[in-house]
Amino acid sequence: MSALDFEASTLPWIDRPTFPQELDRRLNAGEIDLATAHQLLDWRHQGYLYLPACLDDERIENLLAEYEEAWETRPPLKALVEGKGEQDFPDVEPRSELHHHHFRVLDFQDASEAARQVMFHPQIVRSLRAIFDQVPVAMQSIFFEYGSEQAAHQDFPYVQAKILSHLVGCWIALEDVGPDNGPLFYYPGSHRLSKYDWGEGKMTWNGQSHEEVVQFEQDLERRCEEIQLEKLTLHAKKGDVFLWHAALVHGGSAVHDHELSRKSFVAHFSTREAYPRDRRFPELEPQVVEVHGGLLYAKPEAGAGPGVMGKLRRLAGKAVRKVLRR
Ligand SMILES: O=C(O)CCC(=O)C(=O)O
Repeated sequence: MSALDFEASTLPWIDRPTFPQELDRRLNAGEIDLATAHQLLDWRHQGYLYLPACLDDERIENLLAEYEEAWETRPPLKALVEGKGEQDFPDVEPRSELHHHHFRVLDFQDASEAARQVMFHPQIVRSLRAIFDQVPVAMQSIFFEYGSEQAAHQDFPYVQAKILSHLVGCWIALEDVGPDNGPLFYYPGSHRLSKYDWGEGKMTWNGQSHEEVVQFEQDLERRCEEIQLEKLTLHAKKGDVFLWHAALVHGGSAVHDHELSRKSFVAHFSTREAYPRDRRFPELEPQVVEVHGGLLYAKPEAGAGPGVMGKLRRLAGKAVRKVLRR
């Protein structure tokens, strides 16, 4: 077993050994309410938080309408298309010509106010603030139209903030999800597994081969089963939200009915300390936008700075590109 782990001194407060005492202190001082304290304790033990009926229909319908419109107007976003990798969204073939369902639109919040209103829903931001005990910053988002069928994985090896433990995934159901359209699965408690060694004592993916990625995924699943962690499947209702720990093992179940869509929106959040600049524009001081108490870095206008866009494209974080390629 590997002794690899997150750096102890920079862990979010909820993952520190001192958390129970600190939680007691805050409860006694009236700095935190009982319901939030229960949620945080659940998070600490299980590695996730489920917020049923978090989003109202109107917010979701606005997002779905802007998403459909985007396939017509093709704003300058990126998309990830299986077999092709990351592409400029305007260059992606119409969906009817793709012949498969494994495509995702990336960072839709850059083009859609509705996307911002969904991912920064006040209840989501409140939970993120409670978990980090800091202001959350969005790192990226992924719009899924169909079940991902992604193998079991953890996110921190791919979605790398400067402090790896400062990462929370947020999955939002944009329609009902059942056994046939590829629900999310997860192993409660798996965030406590020892970390996988990608080689030379590294905890993160750094361009290793597809075979190594498969080995990582299989190793996680094997260890979850070995210690008899339960595998749960999220049959979510439209508007439900699932937040997960940087190290929670999760993935997408098989899709049994390929006619069915499974629209969902995923955002990954970190903190300013751990994610001070937009991964895509590491040379630029970000323009920080506040949405309902959370932060995002506004995408710079094309042409900001001399020849900057080409340079920025080259510099875009490969770890993030990798997670998006899966
Ligand atoms: O939505 C899914 O099926 C999987 C999403 C996921 O695993 C991720 O975004 O890390």
